[in-house]
Amino acid sequence: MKKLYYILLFITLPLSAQIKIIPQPNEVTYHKGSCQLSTQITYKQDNLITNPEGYQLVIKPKNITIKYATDAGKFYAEQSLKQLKAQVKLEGKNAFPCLTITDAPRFAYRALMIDPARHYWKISEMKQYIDVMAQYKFNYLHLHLTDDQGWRIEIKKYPKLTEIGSKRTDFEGSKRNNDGFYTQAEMKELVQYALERNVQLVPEFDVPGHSDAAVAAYPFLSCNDTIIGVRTTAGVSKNLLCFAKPEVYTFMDDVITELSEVFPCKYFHIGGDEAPTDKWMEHPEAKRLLQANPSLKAQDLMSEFFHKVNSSLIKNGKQPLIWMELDIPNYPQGSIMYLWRYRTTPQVLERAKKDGFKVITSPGEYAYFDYPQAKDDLPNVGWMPTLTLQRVYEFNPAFNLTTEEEKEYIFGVEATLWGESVKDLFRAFYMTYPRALALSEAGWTQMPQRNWQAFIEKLDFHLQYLLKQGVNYRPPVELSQLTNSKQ
Ligand code: TNX
Repeated sequence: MKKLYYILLFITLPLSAQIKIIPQPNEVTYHKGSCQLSTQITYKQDNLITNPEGYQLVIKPKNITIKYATDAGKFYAEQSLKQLKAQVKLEGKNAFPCLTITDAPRFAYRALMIDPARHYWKISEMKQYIDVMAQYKFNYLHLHLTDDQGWRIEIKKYPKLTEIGSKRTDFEGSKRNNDGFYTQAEMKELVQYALERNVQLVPEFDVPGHSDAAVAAYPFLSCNDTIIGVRTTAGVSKNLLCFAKPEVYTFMDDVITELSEVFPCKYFHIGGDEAPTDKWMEHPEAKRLLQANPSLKAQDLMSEFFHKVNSSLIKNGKQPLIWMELDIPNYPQGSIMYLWRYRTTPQVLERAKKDGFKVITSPGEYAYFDYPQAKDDLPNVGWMPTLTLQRVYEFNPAFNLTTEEEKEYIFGVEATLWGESVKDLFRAFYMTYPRALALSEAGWTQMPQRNWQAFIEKLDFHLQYLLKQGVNYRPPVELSQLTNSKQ
C-alpha cells in the first residue's frame, strides 16, 4: 500500500508542474528548483542544433539560456517561453519551474490557408491572423488570391484584373466584403511583416479553373471569348483559361513573373483544382489534336498545360504547389502535391510513391477549417461534413507510412479556411481556433509526444491566452460536457 502511495505521488507530482506549451515540445526534462520570472535571458548561437527551426531552452534557478542556430529557432524558443510565462502568471505563481526543452519540428512545412478571394480581408486583418498563428509555430501562410469570385492582387501589366476582377455586386445576396485588392507595395510590406515572425507567404494563382474573375476582366483568356461577370455564387465554373491560346501562356507568364517579385518564397501555388474541360474540348484545337490522336484525353491536355506553367515558374526560380487531381496523368517533376479530396488518401500516397512527389497533407477529413466544428453549429453550411477538434487532433500527417517514407514523401501539413462562408475576421478566428492548436501539434510534435488527454488539459490556458489577445474562437462546449459527465 505504502509502495502504491509513492508510485502515485511520483506520477502526480510532475503532472501538477505540467507546462502547457502548444505545440507540445518534443523533449522536456524537469529539474529541481524554480527561477524568477524577471531573470535575464542569455542567447547563444549553437551550430550543433541541426534543424534550422530547432532550439533549446534551459531554465535554471539563476539563469535562462536560449540556444538556437537561426533566427527561426530563436523566435520559437521565445514563443515557448512567452507561453510559459503567461501560464505561470495565470496560475498566480511568480517563478518558472526549472527545466530543459529541446525542440524541433516534425515537418518543415506547417501552414494555414486563407481565402481573401471569396471574402476580402484587410491587410491589418491578415497581420492579426499572422500574429496568432506564428505563436503556434506555423511557418507558412498560403494566400488563395484568385478565384471565380475575386482577383485580389495588383498586376501592373493587366490593370483590369483588379479594376474589374476585384469587385462584385454581392455574394449570394450578401453585401459584405465583396470588393478590394492588395497593391504590390502593400503585399511586399505584408511579406516582411510575416517574415519577422518566421512566416512565409505562399501566393496562389489558381489555374486553369476558378478563373471567372480573370475572364471577366479579359474575355480573351477563355476558349470562347465569353463575356461574364465576377461570379457571385459558390460552386465550380467552366470558364477555364484556354489551353489553346498562346496569349494565355503569355498572360500566365507575366502574372507569375510579377508575383515572383512580390513573394520571395520559393513555393508558388498554381491551383489546379476543379477544372471541368468541357469548353477546352469544344475548341477547334482540341478537335484537331483528337483527330490526329484518337486516344488523347482531356486530362492529357491538362498535364501539358501544367508543364507549360511550370516553365514560367522555373524561369522565376519557383517550385510549384498543386491541388492534386488523381485523374491528371502526369505533373511536372519537382511539383509538391496537395492531398485534399475526401477519401483519396491511399491513392494519393500511392501516386506520390510511384511518381516521386512530395505531399502536403490537407485532407478534407482532418484539415478543412471551413467545415463546422459541431453539427448545426452554423447556418447555411448544411452540405459540409463536421470536423471536430478531437478529429483534427487525431490527424497523423504521415498516416501509415514508415518513418523512412514519411521523410521522403511528407513535406508538411496545411489547414484550409475556404472563404465562401467566412465573411469576416471574427468568423475566421472562430473557425480557426481552437482547431489550429490541434493542427499545430500535428505539424510540430512527434507522435509519441502527442496525447489527446494531455492536449485538452492545456486547452483552458490557451483559450484564455487567445482571449487576452482579443482572438475569437469557438468554445469547445462538448469537452466540458465530457468532463461534467465524468464527475
Ligand atoms: C473545394 S478544396 C475547393 C474550394 C472550395 C472548397 C469548399 C479545393 C482545392 N477547392 O474552391 O472553396 O471546396 O470547401
